[in-house]
Parts: sequence; C-alpha cells; structure tokens
Amino acid sequence: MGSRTAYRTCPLCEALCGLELTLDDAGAVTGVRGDRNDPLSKGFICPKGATLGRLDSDPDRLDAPLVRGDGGHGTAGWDEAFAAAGAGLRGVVERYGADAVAVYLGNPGAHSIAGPLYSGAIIKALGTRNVYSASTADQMPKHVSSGYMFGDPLAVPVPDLDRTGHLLMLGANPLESNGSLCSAPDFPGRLKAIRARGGKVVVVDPRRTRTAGLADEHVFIRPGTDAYLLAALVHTLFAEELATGGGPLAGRVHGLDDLRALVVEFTPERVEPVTGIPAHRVRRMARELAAAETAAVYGRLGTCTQAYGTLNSWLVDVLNVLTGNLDRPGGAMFPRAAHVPVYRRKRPFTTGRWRSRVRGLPEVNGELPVATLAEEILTPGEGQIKALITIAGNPVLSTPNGPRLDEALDGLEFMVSVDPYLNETTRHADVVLPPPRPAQTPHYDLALLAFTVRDYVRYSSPVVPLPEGRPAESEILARLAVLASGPDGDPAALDEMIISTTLRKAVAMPGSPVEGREPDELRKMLANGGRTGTTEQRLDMMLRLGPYGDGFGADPAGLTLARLRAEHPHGLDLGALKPRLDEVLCTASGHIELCPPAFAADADRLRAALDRGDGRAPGEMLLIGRRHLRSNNSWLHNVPELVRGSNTCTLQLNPADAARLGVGAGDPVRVVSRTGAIEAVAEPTDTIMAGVVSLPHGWGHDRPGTRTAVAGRHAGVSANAVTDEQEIDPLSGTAVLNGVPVTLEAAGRP
Ligand SMILES: Nc1nc2c(c(=O)[nH]1)N[C@H]1C(S)=C(S)[C@@H](COP(=O)(O)OP(=O)(O)OC[C@H]3O[C@@H](n4cnc5c(=O)[nH]c(N)nc54)[C@H](O)[C@@H]3O)O[C@H]1N2
Ligand SMILES: Nc1nc2c(c(=O)[nH]1)N[C@H]1C(S)=C(S)[C@@H](COP(=O)(O)OP(=O)(O)OC[C@H]3O[C@@H](n4cnc5c(=O)[nH]c(N)nc54)[C@H](O)[C@@H]3O)O[C@H]1N2
Ligand code: SF4
Ligand SMILES: [Mo]
Repeated sequence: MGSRTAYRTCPLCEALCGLELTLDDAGAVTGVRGDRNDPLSKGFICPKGATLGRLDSDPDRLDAPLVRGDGGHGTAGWDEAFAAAGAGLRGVVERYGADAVAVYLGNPGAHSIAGPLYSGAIIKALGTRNVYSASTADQMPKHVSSGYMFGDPLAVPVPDLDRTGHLLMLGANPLESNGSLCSAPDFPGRLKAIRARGGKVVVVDPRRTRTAGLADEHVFIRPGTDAYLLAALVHTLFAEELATGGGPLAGRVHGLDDLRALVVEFTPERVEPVTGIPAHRVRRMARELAAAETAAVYGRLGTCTQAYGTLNSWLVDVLNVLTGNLDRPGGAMFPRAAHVPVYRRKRPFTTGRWRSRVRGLPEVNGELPVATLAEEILTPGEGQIKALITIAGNPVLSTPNGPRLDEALDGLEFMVSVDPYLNETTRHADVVLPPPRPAQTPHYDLALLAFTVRDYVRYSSPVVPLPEGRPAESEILARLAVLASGPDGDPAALDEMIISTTLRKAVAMPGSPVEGREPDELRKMLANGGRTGTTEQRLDMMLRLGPYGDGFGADPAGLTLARLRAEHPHGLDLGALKPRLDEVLCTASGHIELCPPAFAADADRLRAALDRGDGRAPGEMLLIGRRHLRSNNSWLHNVPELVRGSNTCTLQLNPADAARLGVGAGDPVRVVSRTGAIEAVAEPTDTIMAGVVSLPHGWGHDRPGTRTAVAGRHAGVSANAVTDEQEIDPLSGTAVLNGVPVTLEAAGRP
C-alpha cells in the first residue's frame, strides 16, 4: 500500500506544533511526527500530537448526526438533523423569546476556524444574551484585566520567553500543559534556554510540579493567596524605590499614586501568615525581579480560576509595568497576529452591560458566567433558559458543580450539540451534529495565533478531502446560524454579508490599508475556494487587511491566503515580538491604567480577608486541580495510548495529611464539599503542600447514555462534583476551581 506525507498544525493545545502526518491510500493517518520545518515548533511534538491518528480514527467518533427518539439516540441524515435542530430552536424562541435559548462555547472551538468565525453569527441570529463559555472557567480574568488596563480585552501580554533573563511564573505548569495564553511549542526547551543563558526561572505553585522541578526556584504558596504575594511584591518595589514607574513607559501610565497608596498595608510581613511565604523571601523576589536586565511575570490558570482571579491578572501586569518590562524585548509583550487588523476602532472596555437573571452577575465580554448556567435553566420565571446549543464543550465535567448542570440539562425542552462524541454533556442533546475528523478539517488558529512568543502564522488545508454530503464544521455552524431565523436560508449568504460589511468599514477607516477604495473591487480579489469557499474568503480578507497583509495589492509582497498556502506550507515566522504599545493602547485616558477603580474597590475584599485571618475550619483542606501531559480537559480519555501509565485520576495529598487520615497509596478517600462528595484514590506525595489536595478535572466517564468505550473503562471521578458554582471571582465571573474548601475522610478499605 502506498503512503503519502502531509503537514498541518496540531489542533489539540495552545502550543500550535507543526505535525508531519503519514497517510495511507484510504486516508487513514498511520504516523505522526513533529514538522521539523515549522519555524516555531521546529519538530517538537508531545504524546497527544503523536497519537492524533488514533483520535482521528477513533471508532467512537460520530460520523453521522444523531437525533434522539423514544429509544435513545439514533443516526439521522444531515437534512433531517438540521431540520430537527432548526424547528426545535425556533419553537423555543417562539414560545418563550430569544433569551430562552442559551449558547455554550467550549475550548476546542477556540482552536478551530469555524468556532471564532461562526459562533458570533449564531448568537446574533438568536438574539440571546444567554451566552456562556469555557472562558469563565479559565482565562476571563486576563481579559478583564487587559480591558481595564490597556483598553482592549484581547491585548494580553505574553512573556518574551526566548529573550527574557528572568521569568516569574505563577499558577502555570507548562511542562504538562504546554503553555497557555503563551503559545510556545517546546516550552520546556525554552525554559531550559533561559537558564542556559544565565537567566532565572522562579515558579510559584502549591505543588512542586515538573515545571517547578526544572526551575531555579520553587516557592510553595497556599492556594488562592497569590494576590497577597503580588501585592506584597508591588509594595516592596515602592517601599525600596525599585519601581521605575514604568521606565520608558513613565509618561504613559495613570494611577501610580493610587496604586502606591493601595498596596501600603500589604507588607511582606503582613501577608506572610496568609501565603505561607516568608517575608524576607518576598523582598528578595522583588529585588531580583527589579534588578534583572529583562524580566517577565506570567500568571496562568492557577491564578485565574481562584477567588481573586482578576486582581492576580492585574497585579501580574502591574509588576511588568513597574519594572519597566512591559512592551520591551525580554519582558511581557503584545504579539501582532497576522489576521487582526491594527487600525480597527475599539470601543472602550466595560463590563456589566447586562446582568444574569438569577444572581444578577455582570456580563463580561458579551458573556455571562458559566457558574450560573445551571440555575438559569433550573429557576422558573420570565427569561428562564429552555434550550441550549453546545459547541465543542463538555460543561457537565468542566464547570463547577457539574452534577447540578447535568440535572438541569436533563430538564431542557431542547438541546443541540455540535460535537464529535456522545459524552456526559451531549447525551442530553436532542440533536448531535458531529464535525469531521481532524484530518478532514482545515486549521488556522484564529484565537491562539494572537498569543505566540514570536509573530507567526500558519494555515493548514485539510489533508483528507471531505466525503460528499458531509458538511465541514464551518458549514454546520453557518447553517445553525441561518436556521435560527427560518427553515430556508443560504449559509454562504451569511459570509457574503460579513465580507461586504467588513470591507465597507475597512475602506471608510482612516489608516486602514484599503482606505478610500471600492469594496466591490476588493471583493473580486478574494481567494476562490472550493466547497467552503466563502469561509476561506473571509480568512483571506482578514489576512490581507492585517498588519502583514498585502492590503489588497497595496503591498504586493504582503500576505494573502493563497500565498500562505502555496509558499509557506510549514508556517511563516514573522519575527520576534515587537514593541507596539501605541497600536494596542485604547483606554479612554490614552494611558495604561495602573489602578482601575473597579480593581481598587475589589481590593477591599483582600483587605477584609487579611484582617479576618485564615478563617479556616478545623480539618478543612484546599482542593486544587492538575493537568497531565497526556490529558486534554475531558475529551482525550478515549484514546487508549493516552490513558495508560501515570495519567490517572488520583487524589494527591501530603504524606502528613495521609498519615493523619490513616490512608495509604491506593486507598479510597471521600472528598466532601458544600456541593457534593466523591470518592477518589489516594496518592500521597511530598510534592504537594500539607493542607492541600489535588485532583485532575475532566474525569467521571461512568454515566449511562454515552458512547466513549475506552473512557468508560477509565472513568475516574469528576473534580467538578465538589467545586462550588456559588464561588466566583466577582470582577470576571470566573469560577473558583482552585482553593476549594473540602474535608477528607478515609472511605474504608474495600
Ligand atoms: N476543576 C477544574 N475544572 C476545569 C479546569 C480545571 O483546571 N479544573 N479547567 C478549565 C478549562 S481551562 C477549560 S478550557 C474548560 C474546558 O471546558 P470545555 O470546553 O467545556 O470541555 P472540554 O473537556 O474541553 O470539552 C471539549 C468538547 O469538545 C469536543 N470537541 C473536540 N474537538 C472538537 C471539534 O473539532 N469540534 C467540536 N465541535 N467539538 C469538538 C469534545 O468531544 C468535548 O465534548 O474546563 C475548565 N474546567
Ligand atoms: N496536557 C494537557 N495540556 C493542556 C490541557 C490539559 O487538560 N492537559 N488543557 C489546556 C487548557 S484548556 C489550558 S487553559 C491550559 C492551562 O495550562 P496552565 O495554565 O499551565 O495550567 P495547569 O497545567 O492546570 O497548571 C496550573 C498550576 O497552578 C497551580 N495552582 C493551583 N492553585 C494555585 C494557586 O492558588 N496559586 C498558584 N500560584 N498556583 C496554583 C497548580 O498546582 C498547577 O500546577 O492547558 C492546556 N493544555
Ligand atoms: S504540545 Fe500541544 S500542539 Fe504540540 S503536539 Fe502536543 S498537543 Fe499538539
Ligand atoms: Mo482552558
């Protein structure tokens, strides 16, 4: 049998590695290696990318839509499934109004072309304000912080890993996760390189992770207390006159005095009992950060999904500004994505344009907190959610108090899921619309190419053609958008409308590369694609209007989709990150807001807790999460190679706590919280602080009505059965998934 080689970006995590696939005549992926010619990943690959072929050919992957009848889910034709989806959704809107249909957008949707290009159209067509996503179980604090500090919620600074001399990293474990909001294939190699060139890596984490093991210094911290550490670092910079006031940014900042006043009381001594970090160590950390030639402070998931998520994200960038490291090489910089125009007019950032019905929580970035989704479904009254569309999400396992959401989904009048699996969430759907295999799917990381450690761009064509009659995910989503308004309607017309609106705005925008030109002339220049032609034309348009684009001929050497495809099949390196604060900054004051009033007000919470002291009940422990290199949230447990060995759902606890409870390795332990109880298998280890326990999320695959046979045999338990949907970071609505109070009991040996 013959074989051929094809190249594409790995769609699984934020590292965006280039892959070299080997395919047989039948189009099956028979081998995967790192693409050595990819200028960013240079051949790096991890076990997940290496088993992409197994995921691609997983027999449990749905290859036709499912429609639920009396006897459960049965296979249906595409026309029938779309008709059922449209009728179901329109019926709910007619009976209860637009807000009765909610939308939940999950993580893999952020890695696709289809998600970012079409979910907005679905939301708009429905006219619903009930929009939820994995962002409020993840990075929303970063958007709120950037929104208020820089004016643009998407302007998230990325550590300039390849040039920095000092990296202070909090709540991130890139040796397992491969990095987040910092796309850096071979993150481990890049960390080692910092040390090899004489720099320093400091990791702050309640666990001595593999990342901590690779660092120069690991600082244990009590879960949920990073804001105190960060405030004490800021305090020290001021107290010891180490703050440059932004150095080169000195004239660009606003609120320096307010900030100085705010941190006065957060002395390293005062916060020591809360964080568990000795005051002298905090002072030394501040001095080293300030003294480093270049430095970057980077906080990720562990600092976002906790009670002070937004304050943490803010103080991280405050440190970057105060030490003069924001927007300078070796510091924390703003990537310039090839598809994001720099001329666009930005609206001033604000939150709370509407509020959730039940708890009155503010809208953030057009969304409501996923922590409130279950109660919006379960609480009767005007505006109650009666139908749900999930796209690439498994919120039953991934959001706080998942069992309550599970129960809520069961009571919906109608549910549609766009998902390749029948899993814990989609089993509740009336209609499941499965996207094609990864090998049949084009790739351009619209979301993550804005967070790369070098400016970089890559487009991957599908390596296997779509079978006749099988819609691409972009077609599925476009069709759903159209179906929300009526049974007929042309998905391509939706793209046409978006293209013509964008071009009309672009020619009218001062400073745009096509200012003053004729939209019709530009329209004719767009790439001619195949079946999903208008999707590709949209991408072509974005690239041509982008900072590296050809400006529709204005810069003949610039990028077009056709050029990217033909000349750069392994991706294109666009150089090291460049200072670009002027392009980014769009606050009302025109300055970096160092002490936004909303953040200063939330700091009262910090102060109050400081005055109250620890306040922990006897026997109370704090639960945190954990990722394993061979996991990916809830959905790779069906690949046999990935659930072997050490990727298991165990409860890590300190040996001292294990001894106190009388449990040993392998013993069952009951974990009890306000919301529920689970039984997990103990794994005593001194890599975790006393008083802290860790359970990975995304497990709990033992439910009826799912079709994931391998995952079912490695079920584990869901950490989100004990996380609490009532606990959120109030500024961003983000769920508290780390630092959850729990008590433990030995569950008795079988
Ligand atoms: N306790 C705890 N909970 C957490 C976290 C934690 O650290 N601790 N982490 C949080 C984080 S960071 C995140 S991002 C969320 C993730 O939350 P979710 O996005 O809700 O969950 P995933 O497990 O990523 O589920 C992804 C779904 O997308 C489907 N899918 C895979 N590929 C495709 C595709 O190409 N198209 C479509 N349409 N569907 C696809 C999968 O089958 C699966 O159903 O979980 C959060 N939950
Ligand atoms: N292998 C693998 N890779 C993944 C994923 C996966 O599930 N598996 N998921 C992907 C997704 S969706 C995301 S968002 C990223 C996340 O990627 P990262 O941001 O690197 O997140 P984690 O690997 O969960 O690491 C978070 C760390 O925070 C620590 N932590 C917990 N609580 C606290 C605290 O209060 N303070 C501090 N300082 N630290 C704390 C935890 O011990 C953990 O080591 O990973 C992505 N990549
Ligand atoms: S690190 Fe992420 S992008 Fe790279 S091969 Fe692994 S899963 Fe894929
Ligand atoms: Mo995430």
